[in-house]
Amino acid sequence: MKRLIAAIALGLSACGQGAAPLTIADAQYRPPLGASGIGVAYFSVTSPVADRIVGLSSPQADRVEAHASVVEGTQVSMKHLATVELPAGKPVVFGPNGMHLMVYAPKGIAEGATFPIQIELESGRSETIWFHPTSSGAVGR
Ligand SMILES: [Cu+2]
Repeated sequence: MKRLIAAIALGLSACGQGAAPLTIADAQYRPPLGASGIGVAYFSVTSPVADRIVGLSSPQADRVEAHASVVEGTQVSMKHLATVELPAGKPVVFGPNGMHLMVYAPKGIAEGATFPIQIELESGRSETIWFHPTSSGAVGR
């Protein structure tokens, strides 16, 4: 597997881009519940090289933030993460009760349409990820 990733990375740098793409899985977007005006997005991201998420945005929302759920006793609160580490080759999972993306004041999307969120990386790369909408409650809390 390591050899395959190295081969892919070499192939891409030969094209002059010098940047291997992120591997994205399970990209799901949950529109706001009721009048909260805040949507949530979950996904799993693997970077072939060590990198760091330093910015999040969407043309379809006022603001997008990465949050971590923090459990203190019986209370669960959320902490805004300014950056998220992406270790080389290791999946970083955003999911219910863990890290997640909060989408503030999203615009409505057509039924079945995907929701775009752009990730900026410390390496200077940026990628748009398309999240598939799920009905509320389908992906847990
Ligand atoms: Cu949050």
